[in-house]
Amino acid sequence: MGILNITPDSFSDGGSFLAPEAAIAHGRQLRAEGAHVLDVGGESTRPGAVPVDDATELARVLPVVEALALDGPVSIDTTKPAVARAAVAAGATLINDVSATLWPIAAELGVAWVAMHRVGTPATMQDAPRYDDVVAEVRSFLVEIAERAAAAGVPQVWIDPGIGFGKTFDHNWSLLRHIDDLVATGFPVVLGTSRKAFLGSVLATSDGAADPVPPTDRLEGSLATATWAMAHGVAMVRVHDVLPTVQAARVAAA
Ligand code: HH2
Repeated sequence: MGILNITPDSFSDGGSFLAPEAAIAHGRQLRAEGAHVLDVGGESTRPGAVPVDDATELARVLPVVEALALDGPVSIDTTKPAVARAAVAAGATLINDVSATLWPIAAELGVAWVAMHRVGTPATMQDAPRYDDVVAEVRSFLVEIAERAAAAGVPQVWIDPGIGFGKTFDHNWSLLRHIDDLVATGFPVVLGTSRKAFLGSVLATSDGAADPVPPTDRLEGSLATATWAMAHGVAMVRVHDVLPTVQAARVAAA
């Protein structure tokens, strides 16, 4: 799954693809590099991101979804019912929902849905997240909501532990270490580690550097975690750097 953020403030690529032509060209490039699905988003979910209204998000994503859906699968990364509906009408076939609330819309429209686990909202989610057993709690939340969505008629339900969404770095590593527990549920798992902050801490430590590396210098960490996940049965990885991920996956698979 190739990431296409049409936002001024996404944590690693904010502002790069705000003009529709730039976003469409980048989406085509990601597809040429091997992305099976393009995940179009018009609102950042990074910690502290400022929410946008329906009209702003719609204006950002719709022309891009419409154009890119003509030549392949597109997913819409949104938590807003109106945006999900309009994007599906424009050709999106998957709702990537970090709020895990939009399954009634996916059922009604007959499209696939990603249920992601998170705690709180971008404004609050990194305020000292706590779990007794992060792996078990995330797993039981996802199984319960995925079963409910499947029973309601959602044709394909994906689950995602939500790396970085209301989790400390240790929580993220635990979820990755035990990713088999999610795979074993039988629901296809999607995972997003690409360029995230927890990678920066490890990369910086092993480098002996004083500061964590910036998002665009986290490629090796993104590849290591994506490869680990795929080797453990994760069905889809959500990434910024499609070609390097495809190459790493090819080598790991061989
Ligand atoms: N992570 C982000 C956004 N959407 N969707 C799923 N299913 N899983 C994720 O881990 C996930 C997601 C955050 O990354 P990004 O889109 O690069 O940044 P931003 O939210 O700042 O636009």
